[in-house]
Amino acid sequence: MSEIDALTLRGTQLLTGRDAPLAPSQGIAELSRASELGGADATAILAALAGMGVDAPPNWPRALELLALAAERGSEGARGQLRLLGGQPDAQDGWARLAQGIDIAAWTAPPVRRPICEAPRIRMLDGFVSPEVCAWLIGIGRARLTQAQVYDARTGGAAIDAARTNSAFELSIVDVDLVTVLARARIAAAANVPLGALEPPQLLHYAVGQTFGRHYDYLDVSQPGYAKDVAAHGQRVLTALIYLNDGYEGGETAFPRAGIEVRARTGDGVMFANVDRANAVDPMSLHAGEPPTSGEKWVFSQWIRDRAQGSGG
Ligand SMILES: O=C(O)CCC(=O)C(=O)O
Repeated sequence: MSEIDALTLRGTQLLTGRDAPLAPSQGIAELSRASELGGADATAILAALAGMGVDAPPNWPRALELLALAAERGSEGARGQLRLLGGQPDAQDGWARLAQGIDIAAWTAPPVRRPICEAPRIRMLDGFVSPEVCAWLIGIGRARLTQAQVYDARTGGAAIDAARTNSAFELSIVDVDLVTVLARARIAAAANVPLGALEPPQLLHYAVGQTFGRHYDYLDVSQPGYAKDVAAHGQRVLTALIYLNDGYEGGETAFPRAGIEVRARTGDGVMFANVDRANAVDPMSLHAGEPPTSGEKWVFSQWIRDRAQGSGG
């Protein structure tokens, strides 16, 4: 293995290991060394980390500069991101020019939130991202899906549960590319929170008959596993979903206590509060991912805490 590959591997392992992302600086140092030696993949990862604000506040100019450099060095991932974000699907070169054309201000401006319910508070985010971005996000998850798990209240760990039969891919810090960072930045703007309040995102996939049964996203602190988590990281106050495709039947996001079923088009989003206006957990937020009766359903799911974790702006 070349020195660049070894440094890149060690850097990603340090960022995704047991203590990550609590101590990311060591992983970033290894990736930076790989990048200084000319590593394209390490440079592409550093671009996303700069946008995310890992170990430093988010730095968009730096993120775009690194993405262009990764593309120049031959990273196919970086090239694909630039073609998508720069709006030129046929572009073959001029990576720095494409990077300069990416409108960060448009991505991070608060989008229109269309209220559809007050108990719980549910807001539609119409046309939240483009169909091309949706297809990109599906591409990240498609080959990496595994059985989705629930967050076990007793242990505070992940567990398989009969109530959740769909599959999912949770993106680690190094799976998050700049397209994903920008989608998350747009969610943070919609929620009016710093990027650091967002948990690792998940891509959810439902085949016919698969479901995420009725549940709450807030963490009930009367359960020991959850209480520890809330003390350390804050309450999960908001959930944002981006619908990545349509062309399926069934598969609504249902709020049975509110009598609401959300059905959206490709690229639409929904955001709902898991707490009420007094910040108490809200039983009205009970919801489910209903099973599709035909086709497949893809969703980008983002849980949001009431405070930022570490750095992240
Ligand atoms: O897939 C859906 O419609 C619901 C997803 C969900 O309930 C969640 O991510 O908490």
